[in-house]
Parts: sequence; structure tokens; C-alpha cells
Amino acid sequence: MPTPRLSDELALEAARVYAAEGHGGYRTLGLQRTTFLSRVDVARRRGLLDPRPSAVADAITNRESTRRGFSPEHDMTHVVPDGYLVKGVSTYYNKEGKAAGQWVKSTLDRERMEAIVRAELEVLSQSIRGLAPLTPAPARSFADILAVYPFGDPHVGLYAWAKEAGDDFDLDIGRRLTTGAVDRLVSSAPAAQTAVLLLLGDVFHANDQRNVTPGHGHQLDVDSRFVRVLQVGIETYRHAILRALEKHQSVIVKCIPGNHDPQAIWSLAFTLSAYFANEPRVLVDLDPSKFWYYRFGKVLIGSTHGDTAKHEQLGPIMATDRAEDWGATRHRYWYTGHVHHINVKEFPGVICESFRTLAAKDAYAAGHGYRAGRDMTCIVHHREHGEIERHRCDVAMVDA
Ligand SMILES: [Mn+2]
Repeated sequence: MPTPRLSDELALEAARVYAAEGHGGYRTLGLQRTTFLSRVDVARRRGLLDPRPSAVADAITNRESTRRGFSPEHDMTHVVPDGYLVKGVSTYYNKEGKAAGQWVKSTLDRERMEAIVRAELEVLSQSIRGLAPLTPAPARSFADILAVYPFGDPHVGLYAWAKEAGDDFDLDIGRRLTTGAVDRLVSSAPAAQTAVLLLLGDVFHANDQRNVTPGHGHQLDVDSRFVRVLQVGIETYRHAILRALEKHQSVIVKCIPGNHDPQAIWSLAFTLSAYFANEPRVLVDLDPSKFWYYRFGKVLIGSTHGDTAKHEQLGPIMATDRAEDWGATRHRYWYTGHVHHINVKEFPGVICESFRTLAAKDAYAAGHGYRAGRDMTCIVHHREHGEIERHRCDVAMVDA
């Protein structure tokens, strides 16, 4: 025997209680929870009342009530459903001259309907949020050149007080400087087919919430909570990758472990790798070695933080680790961090260079007399001729 049809009154009553009290409303009506929710659902399907609060829910209700032809919330003269326009009104006057009836012709507001459907899609696609949006590839790029963006010791999470250390620095300042410098350098760099985002180590100032260096336990000045530091770091480098994808066909990301963040760096590397798993134009290199190499034609680049080997040792290390690449290349470079200042020296067969940072000095560095400048560069290599140009963004240019 089929279930008798639920009356509109009972359905409406359930929907009103649901709107006021939510799922717990079944107690007020003395119903079973499942009976209560099924009555709410019947009310919703009949277009009687939609207790869901969002505009998207309203849009769905409006479309459903179009099909059902019944929407008591909309009298069509004063209140028209979202997404509709009143096209015409005819009023019937009786013998006494009083309005006795009215016909309303409505039509779809196309623009508004499109906005509603877009809002709906936005909500529906939230379940796949977290995947990288695919950035359109650049129209053309040059296969014979390579753009390397070294990020010298970013120290995300470092806190510096200008009165004590010379300049203010915190999470928000660091993010602004890095994303600003990246924006500027990506726009000034040529459209090399491949870009390398080379994070030279000490991306994070602290390795965890203990806020000490993991090696020697030196106390660190840190801006706020470790989880927030990780979050800002991930957002900053996600921005850098997305921006690089606008200019370059392929983006290689290498996060070198530093002495400040030997474990924390992997949170960043694996998060970026997962975030861009769907983007074939991004490769996040997850090789755990302290020394990293990249071959581009007759160019061989090595990178390490610099806390475990001095520049003098790097040539022989490269020749040992990459003997065949050493023999097949003519232009060899080491890019390192750690010392926070420029130091370039040519050794037989290889040029070793350390980079500045965009981060301010902390109280320790300021107190120990360090006074290096702050900038970021993009180095351009030709596959036959090695370095052919470089672009520089001084820290002061970001806010200029
Ligand atoms: Mn450092």
C-alpha cells in the first residue's frame, strides 16, 4: 500500500521548525528524526520554503519553484524571485473601481541567472579545491635559454625589530618582499622555456615550535606560531610557482635543506609537489641529498646550502658526483646560501657564488656586525654559452 501524500501544512511546519532549530527540531514536533527530516525534504522539493540560508540555495529553490509553479514567498508584484524580471502587470478592476485581480508576466533575468549558476558551480567545485588551477602556457618560449631564480635564505618566520636590528621583519613583510621581487623578476626575465626556482636553504627560520637552531640550540626570534609560519611559506612559494608558469613553459622547483630548517623544508617541498601534482608543467624535485645538480646543455649547475662544505671544496665534489656531466659541460656554477652576502670566486673549472637574502638581519646578526645588502636575482643561461645576463631586484624596489 503506497504511503499517503504528506499535506503541505505538515511539510511547511517541519520546514519552519528546521529553519529555526536545525536538525534538532524533531524534538519540538515530537517526531522521529528521520520522519522530521523527510518532511523538511518534501517541503523543499515542493518549493514551499527553503530553510537553507545561502544565495545558492535560493537559486536552486527558484529554479525548482519554476518547475513546480508555486512559490508563496514571491507575490511577483512586490517580491520577484532572484533571477527573474517583471515584464508586465495587468490589473482587473471591479464595478466599484477596486483592484480585484492581477496578472503578472515575468521573464528570466539572463545576466542574473548566469551569475547564480556561476555561484552554484563555485560551491559545487569546492570539493575539488586544493588542486592547482592550470595556468595557460605562454604562447612562446625559448628552448636555448634557462632562467634560474635563486632564493637566498628566505628565513620565513624571522622576527626583527627595527630599533634593535635596523629593519623590521616578520611573516607579512617577508611574504610581501618575496612575492613582490618574484613578480618583478618574472616580468623582466626573458621567456626561457625552463625556469628553476632554487630555494637555497633556510627557507624557514625555525625548524619547529621550539624556536632554536636544530644543530646548536641557538635561540631564535620568531614571528608567531610555527603552523602559521609553514602556511605563509607554502602560500608564498605557491605564488612564485604560479607566477613563473605564466612566463615559462616548465618550472622546476628545488628546496635545498638549510641548517635552520633541515626537516621543516620537507613540509614545503611535499606540499608543493602534491599541490601541483596535476600540473604537468611543474616538477618539484624531492631528491633528499644535500647536493643538487642540474644540467642544461653545456651548463652544469650545482647547489647546496653551504653549511657543510666551503666553496673551495665544491668543484671537486661536483667533479666526483657528476663526472660525466663535468666532462660534457664547459660552464659550471655552484649557487649557495648560508652566509647572506655576495661572494663570487672562480676556481679551476667552476664559479662558486653565494647570494644575499631579502630577509632583514635578526638581532643576533645585527649585533655581530653583519651589514650585507638585500636583493634577489634571476640568472639567465644559454645552453652553449653559460650565463648571458642577470636581472636584479633590490629590496627597496619592491615597495617603490
Ligand atoms: Mn641563513
